[in-house]
Amino acid sequence: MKSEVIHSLGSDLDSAVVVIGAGGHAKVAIEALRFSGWRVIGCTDFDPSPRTVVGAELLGGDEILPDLRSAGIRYAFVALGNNNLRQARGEDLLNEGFELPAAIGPNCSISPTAKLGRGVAIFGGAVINADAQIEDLAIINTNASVDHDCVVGTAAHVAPGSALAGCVKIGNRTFLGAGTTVIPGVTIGADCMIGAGSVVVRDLPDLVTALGVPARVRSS
Ligand code: JB2
Repeated sequence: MKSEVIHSLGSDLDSAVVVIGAGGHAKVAIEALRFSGWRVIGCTDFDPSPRTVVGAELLGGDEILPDLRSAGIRYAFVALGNNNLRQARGEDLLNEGFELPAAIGPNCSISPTAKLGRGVAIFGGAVINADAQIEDLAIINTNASVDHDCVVGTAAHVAPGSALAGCVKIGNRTFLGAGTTVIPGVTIGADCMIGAGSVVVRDLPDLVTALGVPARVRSS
């Protein structure tokens, strides 16, 4: 890693976090991290061309991460919208000795009895109610709501404006498109894709694409 990068890390490393990814998701994640009190030291990306992302500098590719860890950076945030990639990179970072903080944006309402996993993104206006559980690396996107006793699986993504009623379960890496509604008690399996605007009224197994009102399975 370039010595000027190490010198630019600053002395307060307790709140310093590096962001993985420099695309659209990173923009919102960086601002949410700052809102939660983190100091974003910069980001990494496959494309190493010099640029800034909402004021955060592109530091290089992921190969610089071990050097950052050695230089005292303890925290990393995976800002990749792709669910499989986010989970894989999150696991890599844990193996490299990083801790994964939550990025919580403005105007969120999070119950004191809700449980948030490592590296979760809870973006502006999201609501998470009593005894809900958000597993590692999941995204609860802008203005989405997760009612009581829901479980949102590892690296799942509840897209903007979606609403989960009480006791809904969302499997690992499942994607709910923008504005999806899920009625109480429904379980959606792992690795599913639910089309934007769908209303899910029945349980769905793993690995299906479903859409519509009510949502119907299109492929598996
Ligand atoms: O393994 C990686 C890696 N794979 C892709 N490591 C690092 N450090 N970077 C990686 N990337 C980079 O992530 C790509 O080179 C690209 O610059 C970035 C992804 O940017 P993009 O804007 O295409 O997608 P995104 O994941 O930031 O956002 C998507 O998902 C969000 C949830 C978009 O669909 C957004 O609109 C959406 N809100």
